[in-house]
Amino acid sequence: GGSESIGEQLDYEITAIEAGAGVVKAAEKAVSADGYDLSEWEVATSSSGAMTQELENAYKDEEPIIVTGWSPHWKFSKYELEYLEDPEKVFGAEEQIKTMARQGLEEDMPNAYTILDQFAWTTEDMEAVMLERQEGTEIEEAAKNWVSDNEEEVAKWTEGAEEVDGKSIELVYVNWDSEIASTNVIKEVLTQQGFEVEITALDNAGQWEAVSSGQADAMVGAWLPGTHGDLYEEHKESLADLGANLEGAKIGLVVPSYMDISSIEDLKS
Ligand code: PBE
Repeated sequence: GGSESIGEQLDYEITAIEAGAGVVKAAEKAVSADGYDLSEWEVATSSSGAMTQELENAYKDEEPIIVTGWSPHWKFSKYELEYLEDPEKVFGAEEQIKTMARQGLEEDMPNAYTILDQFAWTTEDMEAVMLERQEGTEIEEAAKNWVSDNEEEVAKWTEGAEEVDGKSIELVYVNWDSEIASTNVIKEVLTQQGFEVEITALDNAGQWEAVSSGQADAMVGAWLPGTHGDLYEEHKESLADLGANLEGAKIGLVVPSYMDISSIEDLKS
């Protein structure tokens, strides 16, 4: 504490998640000369689970920490946190979370396509599922609970879709808390419609490749235009873009409110 700079206190380390995540690529850009030129700083990659564990440890001792954060996320309900201002807009502005399907899904599985296409919910909805899981409920159970508590909303997703009898569908996702929630909720809805749903966790590049190559049927965690913009550009010709399932998502560097910095520029001193 005391007269040490924030960099000295943190050993010039930003606590990040997996290297393939868009928020980590953005954090790397932020410290580089293309961003804020924070040449002493390092983006220390780990996993989403390890990052939230470090956040919890720091928070309970009121120690400083900077993490790669995103919304929707349960951490904003559990802790008092703030996004660092990003005047250079390295982390972009508001994001949409979009649904991407393989080409041909509409023809092959029109009923699944209809549901995936109509799937849309809010930050509040997603955070409710994430929080229930965070508090100890198995995700399958939390997804079931949310679906049965939100029949009207779910009826809009399934409108016009006929029930099927055990047709197989594979969804891919990444083990991020937000995508664990969305993927399990849409899995539950498709299951209730009669589908045999397999969900497979991959890394970020892997989920985009799986859908664009047709190995998997769809994904509901495409963060655009910024977070996954590079992967979208690479694969967009061979994908069906089903539009946003959630508006107002965000990524950035996140700190506990007790820390006395407000902007990424404050990391310079
Ligand atoms: N996330 C959660 C992802 C998108 C969803 C912010 C960690 C990413 O950075 O790629």
